[in-house]
Amino acid sequence: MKLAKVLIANRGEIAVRVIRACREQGITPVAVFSEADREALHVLMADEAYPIGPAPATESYLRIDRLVATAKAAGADAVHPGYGFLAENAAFAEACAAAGLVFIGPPPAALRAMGDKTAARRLARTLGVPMVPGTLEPVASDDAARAAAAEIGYPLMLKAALGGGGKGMRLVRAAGDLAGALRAARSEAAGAFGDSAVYLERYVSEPRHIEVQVLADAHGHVVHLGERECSIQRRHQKLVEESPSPCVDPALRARMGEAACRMAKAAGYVSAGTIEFLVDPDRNFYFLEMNARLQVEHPVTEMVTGIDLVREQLRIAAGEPLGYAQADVVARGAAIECRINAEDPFGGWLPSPGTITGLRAATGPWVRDDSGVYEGCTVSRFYDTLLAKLVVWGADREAAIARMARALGEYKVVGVRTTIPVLAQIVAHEDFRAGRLSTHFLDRILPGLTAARGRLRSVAIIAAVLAEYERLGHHTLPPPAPAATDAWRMAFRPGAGGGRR
Ligand code: MV4
Repeated sequence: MKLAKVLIANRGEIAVRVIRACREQGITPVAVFSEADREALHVLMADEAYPIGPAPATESYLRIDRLVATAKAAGADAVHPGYGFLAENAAFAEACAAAGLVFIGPPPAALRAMGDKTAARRLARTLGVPMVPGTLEPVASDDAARAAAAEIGYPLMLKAALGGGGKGMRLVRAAGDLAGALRAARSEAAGAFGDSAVYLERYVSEPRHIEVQVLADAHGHVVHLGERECSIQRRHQKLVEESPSPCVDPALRARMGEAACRMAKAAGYVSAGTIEFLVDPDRNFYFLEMNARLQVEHPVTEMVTGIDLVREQLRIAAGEPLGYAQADVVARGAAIECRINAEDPFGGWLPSPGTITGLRAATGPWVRDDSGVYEGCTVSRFYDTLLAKLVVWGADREAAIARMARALGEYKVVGVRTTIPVLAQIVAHEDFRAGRLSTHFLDRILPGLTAARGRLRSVAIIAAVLAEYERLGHHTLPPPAPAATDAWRMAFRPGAGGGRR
C-alpha cells in the first residue's frame, strides 16, 4: 500500500522533521495546529494545515477525536504521531485503525505490552535478557513490598508500572523508608498514570543510560542500528546525546543489539523503537524499558548509519520490507546532538517563552539543525521548551566534539534565553571529552558552571564601570588593541549597529 498523504499529529521540530521526510518520499504532509501555533514553523511548511483547538495540549494535540476527524476530512491515509503527546497511546493507534488510517508506529498490542513496565520485565526474563534484579509483578501490598525488598536488598528503586522517564520513581535507602516511599510513589503514579501499581528494582549506582535503536518491519525482520549514549541529563531531560557511546565496544554492542532485537521481535514490535538499558561501571548492562516511538535523539543514529529513520517508518507503515539485514548496517564516525531549549540555565532552568527577535542557526560541513522555530516566531509557554536540535557528525569522537564546539559558537538566538551556553561548557568539559559519563555527570558539574557564570558577570560589571569612568574623561587603562572580537558576535549585542534586534 502506497502512502499518499500523512497527517502529522504533533508540532515543533519533530513535525518539521516528519514533513521533510514526507516530501522526500513524495508524500503530502498535513499539519495540525492549536490556537497558539497558528504561525508555527510546521504550519508554514506543510501543504495543508488544520486547526484542532485551544492552546492547552489537552484541548488540541491530545484530542484523539479531533485528530482522527481532521485526518479523515483531509483525506489522509496515515497518521504520524511524532514523539510525546499521543505517540505511545494505544487508544489513539486503535482509533486510527478503526477510522481506516494507518498509524505510523507499532501495533496497539505492542504499545500496551511496552506501556506496562512489569510486562516488559517478564518478557525480558522469558528471553534471558539481563535486567536489574527486582519484582516481575507490581507489589500487591506493603507487606509484599517489605518481603520483596528484603530479598532484593537496599538501596532499591520503586517504579510505577505504567511509568517511564522517571515519573513515579523513588529511591529507597533503607527498610525504614519503604512505607513512606511506597505511599508517595503510589500516589504520584495514580496521579500521573491513573494506576497506582509499583514494582521494585535493586538500585544501580553511577549508571550510564544507553539505548539501542531498532527497526522492525511487518514481515518479521528486525535490525538494530547501534546505541546512543544518553547519560547527560537533568531531571530526566536529556541535554546531550551521542552515538556511538564512548564506553561500548563492538562485543558489547553486539550483545546489547542482539538483546534489543530479541525483545522487539518477541513483543511483536513494528516500526522504529528503542530499548533502554542501564550500564553499570563494570559495563554490565540491564534492560530498563522499551520506548515504542521515534525518539528526540534519533538523528545521531541517522548520522552514523546513514539511515533515515522517518523514511523507514513511512516505508514500514506502507508494508514494505526493510530490504537489508544486520550485516548491511554499518556505523561510521561519531555524532553528537545538543538540545537547544528555551530555558534559562542560570535562572533555575525556568522556561523562557517569548519572541525570537534574532536567529542564526549554525551550518557548515556536517552540521544539521533540526529546528522548529524561525526569526520572528513566538515561543509559547504551553509546550515543551525544545527549540532545535543541533547535530554534528565527525570522522571520530574528537572531531565531532570540535565540530560541536564550533557550531555552538555560531548559533545565535536573541529574544529568549537558551541552553546554548551550558551546552558549550559541557562539550568543553574535560570529563565529557574523556568520555567519563554517568547519569550524575551534569548534577556534578553544574555548580561549577554556574559559578563560572557568576565570575563572568562580576568581570562584566567591573568592565562596564571602568568604561563609564573612561567616558567621563578619566584614564584607567591604556587604549585597547584593535578588537579581536568577530563582528558577527557583536552584531546582536544591544546597542551595536548592524544587527537586527
Ligand atoms: C534506575 C536507576 C538506578 N537503578 N533503576 C530514571 C528514568 C527511568 N527510565 C529509569 N531511571 C533510572 N532507573 C535502577 N534500578 C537510575 C535511573 C536514573 C536515570 C536513568 C537514566 C537516565 C538518567 C537517570 C537519572 C537518575 C536516575
